[in-house]
Amino acid sequence: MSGHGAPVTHAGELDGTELTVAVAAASWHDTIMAGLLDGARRALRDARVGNVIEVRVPGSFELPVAARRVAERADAVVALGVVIRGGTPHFDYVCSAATTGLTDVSVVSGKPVGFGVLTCDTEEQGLDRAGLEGSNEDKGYEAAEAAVRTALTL
Ligand code: DLZ
Repeated sequence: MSGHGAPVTHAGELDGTELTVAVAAASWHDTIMAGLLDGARRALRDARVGNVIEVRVPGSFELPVAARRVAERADAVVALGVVIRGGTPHFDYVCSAATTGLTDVSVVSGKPVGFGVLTCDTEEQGLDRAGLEGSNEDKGYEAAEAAVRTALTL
C-alpha cells in the first residue's frame, strides 16, 4: 500500500520487543480514525512491540500535549489524527498547531513521534489513506513503523 515515493518497508523486519510505544489519537472523523488506529496497532504487532500505551484526545489540536505527556513514559510516540478542510481558516490553525507542536515534542523530548495526522481537502482523501478496504495508503501503519524504526536506530 505504499506509493508516492515512500520507501517500501515492513514492520515485521523490526524487533520492538524491548520498546514501549505510545499511540496518541484524536477523535474527529471516526471511520478514518478507526482505519488509522487499526493500521498503527497492526504495525506495532508486526514489530512485536513489547508495551503499547494508548490515549485518546478530543481533536488534533490536543495531540501535542498528549504526545508530550506520554513521551515521558515511552520510547516513541505515534500521533494519529484527521483534519478536513472546512469553510473557515480553522483547518489551517489546527494543522499548523498539530504539526508544529508534534515537531517540538519530538525534538525537545528526543523521542521519535510518528506523524500520522492526515490533512485533507475532502473526506475521500482521508478514506483513501486510512488503510481501510479500498484505501490506497495505510498512513497509521506507516507512522507507527517509522516511529519504531527510528527508536531502534537512535
Ligand atoms: C474544531 C475542529 C474542527 C473544525 N475540525 C477538526 C478536524 O477536522 N479534525 C480534528 O482532529 N479536530 C478538529 N477540530 C477540533 C480541534 O482539534 C480541537 O479539539 C478543538 O478546537 C478543541 O480544542
